[in-house]
Formats: sequence, C-alpha cells, structure tokens
Amino acid sequence: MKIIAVTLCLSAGTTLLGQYMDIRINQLGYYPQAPKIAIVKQTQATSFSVLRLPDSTVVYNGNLTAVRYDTDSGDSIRWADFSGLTTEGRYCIRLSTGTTSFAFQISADILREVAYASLRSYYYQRCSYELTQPYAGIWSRKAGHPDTSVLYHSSTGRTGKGRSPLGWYDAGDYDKYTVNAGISVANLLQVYELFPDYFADSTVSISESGNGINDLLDEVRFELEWLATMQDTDGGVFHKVTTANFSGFIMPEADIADRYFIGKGTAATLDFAAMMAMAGRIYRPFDSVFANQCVNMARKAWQWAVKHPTVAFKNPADIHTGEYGDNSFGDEFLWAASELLI
Ligand SMILES: [Ca+2]
Ligand SMILES: [Ca+2]
Repeated sequence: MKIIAVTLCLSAGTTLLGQYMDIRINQLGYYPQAPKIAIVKQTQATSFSVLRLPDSTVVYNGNLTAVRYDTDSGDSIRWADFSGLTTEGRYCIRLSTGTTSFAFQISADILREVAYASLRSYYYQRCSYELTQPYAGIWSRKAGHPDTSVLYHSSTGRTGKGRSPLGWYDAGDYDKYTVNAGISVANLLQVYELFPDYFADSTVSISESGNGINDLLDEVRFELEWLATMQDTDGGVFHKVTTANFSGFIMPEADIADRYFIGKGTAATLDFAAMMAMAGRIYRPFDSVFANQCVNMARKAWQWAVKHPTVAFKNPADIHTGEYGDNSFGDEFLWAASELLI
C-alpha cells in the first residue's frame, strides 16, 4: 500500500510539473521595460492572463500568437507577449485552459543577485588562497598551489625557479593562462568602467568586502597581482603556469606536481599589455603606485611585441595542458594599442 501511495503522489506531482512546464518563462524574471515573452507548449490555449501574487488579481490579459514551429526545440508553440506589463511585482501566467506557470518577478534588480554570484565565482577560483567562512560557505577549502617555487621550463630560455602566486584557476583545471586571463579581466574591468557603482564595496561578500574599495576591483586585483609575475625581464610575457599534465579531479591542495612557467608569445604579451594598460587607467584613483607599475609593465610588453610580432605559442613536447594557440596577432595589437592610447 505504501508503495502505491508513493507512486500516486509522484505521478500527481509529475502531472503538475508538466503543466507548469507547458509555460516556459525566464525563471530569473524580467526587467520592467524589457520585452517579456513566455513560450506556451499547450497549443490548444488561445489567450492568457497575468495574475499578481499572492492575491491572484488579474493585471494583464492577452491573446497568444498563432501556432508556430520552433526549429530549435522541435515543438509547436505559441507566444504569450506581456511586455506591456511594466509594474514591479511577483506574478504567474494563467492560460485559457486553466494551466498556470511557475511564479516569476518583474523587477529593476532582477539580475543583481546573479551578477553578484558571477563575480563571486572568481573568488572561488582563487589560487594560493584558502576559502573560508562566511564568504565561501559549503565551498570552503584549503589553499592550493602556493606557486612560490615555480620552475622555468626550458621553453622560457631560463633556468631555476620563480614566484607566481595568486590569480584565478582556469575554468576546468588548476592552471593559469595569460591569454585566458585577457577575456576575464577585460570584460570585468569594462563592466567597472560602464557601471562603477554596481559592485560597490560590500556588495559581493568576498574577503575584501568592507575595505572601502569596489569589490570588482578587489577581485580583479587578485588576478593582476599574479599576472605581474608573468612578465620576463625582457618585457615578454609567459604564456602560462601549469603542471606538465592535467591533475585530474582532486582538491587543489592535493595537486602537488611541479609547476612551470612555460613559453613566451606575442599573443600573451599583447594581452598582458592591454590588461595592464586598463589597470593603470582604472586603479589610478585608488592606488597610483600600483597604476604606475601597471603602465610601465604594459609599455615594456608592447615594446617586446613590436620586436617579436609573430611568436606563436605551441605546447612543448612534454607539456600537455591547454595550448590556446593563436597565429593571428592583428587583433591583439589593435587591443593593446587602443588601451595604451586611452
Ligand atoms: Ca571591497
Ligand atoms: Ca589573435
């Protein structure tokens, strides 16, 4: 009997879920002035209402579009366009068949939490850094990869060891790549330039929250401090700091294989020049000493690239981590020159 009761509950729940899923909404919600479209799989419905929650007052009525075929999903669907509803609040959609959607929000802050979570994702990627309460929650962990004794791989033309701590792990491994840093640092610093108050101090809950400095600038600085260690004395920039092979799925502190500075290349050097030029411009009001260092490093990198304009990075035979090769440097020259000129 128990088994039958559980089965009935599950099937009732599945049916309900199926009905909700017949109305596909943006589960994060909608900005008040943005287009608002729900996709309706229940094509026998012809009209819809939007109900304000929790009182279920109808605040908007509309007709569904004619049935159309969605080539991406392979479904026959109708659209419910409720862009005309611009009042902030919590709502659900009800079709003429009686089916209702999951609840959703209309709010001017609708993407704020996910934006903060996105920035905090870089905090979770910190190398040489222990993640602690209250910032890391269930993802608290020990520090890994101090990178205070990194070997110069023969591809660098140097011998011995150097320091390369801090920075963010790459997306799927514990290695650190200069060219990959380029896209993250550039996008984040551009967000700061466009919306300087969005990630104000203490918005994101990282260990530098409360220090009086914008939390985005704090997080990017963690990457820039690592990047500064990647420039060789001649101005050229190493392509990456990695182990010889990927570590596999182990905790950071368990990956104790030797780490190497590897290669130099035109792409890494120009990306570095661009990032440091941006940093010199953006951090100047808060730390002019650091800003001057960034500009000097950027210029030195640019000069190296002008003298070595076609050095394409290739993985040495004994290195099997991400290559991120590039044979075309026009885009990197354009980016670095632009940032240095601003
Ligand atoms: Ca801060
Ligand atoms: Ca390129």
